Amino acid sequence: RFSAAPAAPPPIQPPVEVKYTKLLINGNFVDAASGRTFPTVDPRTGEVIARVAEGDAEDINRAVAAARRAFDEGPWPRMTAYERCRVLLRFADLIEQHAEEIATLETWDGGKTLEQTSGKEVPMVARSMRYYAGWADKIHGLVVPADGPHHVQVLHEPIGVAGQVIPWNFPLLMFAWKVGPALACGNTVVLKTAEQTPLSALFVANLLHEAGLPEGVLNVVSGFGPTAGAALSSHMGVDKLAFTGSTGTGKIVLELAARSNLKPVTLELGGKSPFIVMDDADVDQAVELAHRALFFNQGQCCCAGSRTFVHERVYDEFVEKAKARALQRVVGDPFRRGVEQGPQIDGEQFKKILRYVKSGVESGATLVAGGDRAGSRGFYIQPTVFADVEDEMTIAQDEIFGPVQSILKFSTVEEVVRRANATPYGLAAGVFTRRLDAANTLARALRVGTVWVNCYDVFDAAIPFGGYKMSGVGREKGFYSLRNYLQTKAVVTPVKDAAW
Ligand code: TXE
Repeated sequence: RFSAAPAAPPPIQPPVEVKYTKLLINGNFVDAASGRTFPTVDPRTGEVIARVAEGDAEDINRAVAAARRAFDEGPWPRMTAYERCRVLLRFADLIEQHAEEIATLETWDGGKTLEQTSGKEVPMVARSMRYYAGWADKIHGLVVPADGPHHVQVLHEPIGVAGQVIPWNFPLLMFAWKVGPALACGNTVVLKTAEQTPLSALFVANLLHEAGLPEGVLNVVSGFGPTAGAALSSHMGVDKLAFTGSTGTGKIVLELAARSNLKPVTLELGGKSPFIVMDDADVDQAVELAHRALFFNQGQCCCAGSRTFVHERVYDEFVEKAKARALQRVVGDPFRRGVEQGPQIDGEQFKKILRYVKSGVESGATLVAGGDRAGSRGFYIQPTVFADVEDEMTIAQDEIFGPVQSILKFSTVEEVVRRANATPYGLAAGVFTRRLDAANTLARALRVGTVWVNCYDVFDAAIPFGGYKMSGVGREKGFYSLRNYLQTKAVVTPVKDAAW
């Protein structure tokens, strides 16, 4: 079933041209100050798609200066909220008009299936932009009662220049979750994309300008973390930093922000999310949902259900069926219809995942499916399932970020709560049961930012998302994301001849 094997047809040639490879600074596509470029690679083959301008500290300086000017002097924070709303709405329309081209670029650069990018993610980006467009003219302050004869207003003002650093697993969605609320609130932005996936953000940023965004309001710098990303995090001209990525890098950017100008930081980091299957569960449904919760997006999800806890009464049946489902999973060229799993993002992640598989075997977990690369070319990995996983095994503790399911057995609700919470992470959890009391108990006891009961990976624009513990700081999406991009100002004036 693996269609990228040597005998398989050659990779499908994506019907799209790479138009934008330069940095977007002050409304213009420009070369990096150093003149350097770096390759972005097709994960299906390891071949270079295009060379992209490599921004570093100098380019971040230029981008922040442009964003600063656009904030301090430009029209964006000063225009009516309704005008900002309309720019975002036009942008959403343009995304839909170019949906196929955007989805194709995203699949090519990141290895995600076209069914996912075209059917789900690009529509979600448009939806997300309309959601934030809707907020633009509904952000208002308060009048609060004071003890003395004072009229007290609380104003919500844009925070200024937002620095945003995004990862490679959902390049466009991360763009939408970060750029959407920042712009709706009237801020300007410098976005640093992940070095693995620079293409789609440049394409849609161009559309945003077509939609009427003034120059300098959104600047996109492609480049690497320790250079461009670090420069943005430590920049004195950046008023707020939003980061999505690994917990280790999250700590670095928080420290850079603290050592520079104490800019507030929101972090969306890694996870080791439990997916809990209770003894009353319909096993077939539970297997399918647990499978999707882990294998979705090649397992490259911060909220992947990567610890599948199964009640002892249904454990054996579950393991057999989870194995069968994994063996059925269609791996292959993500452009091909019917393919469920494409390649991992790059050689580094590919090797890291295979190291974890080896560690699982060595630590005594039972490998019931997969366990090796798939095919001989590109970064494909077989859907892999481990049973009899114990809490202290590395595969039950570390974020693997690949198509590797770990199944653990439990006996009681109290036990599974304790074990599910015994991790430094706290991003999400899945609960699969027909019993309302079990669902309610678990939903309250799990120390995570999202609990999905009898569902998983539901990401409506209005639902807040973020982590407890070392899975993050703050919330994105929904109303909560606006707080990240607003300052609060109290204005106090005496009231003369008050009626009281
Ligand atoms: O992440 P990084 P990597 C996890 C996942 C994965 C691991 C490593 O477990 O296997 O992280 O992936 C930028 N200053 N997640 O190395 O380094 C970088 O350029 C400022 C979970 O890709 O966190 C990119 O834009 N920025 C995750 C972004 O940080 C820096 C998604 C993310 O890269 C920087 C991705 C620095 N010093 C990986 N170093 C999730 N939460 O979904 C790097 N960056």
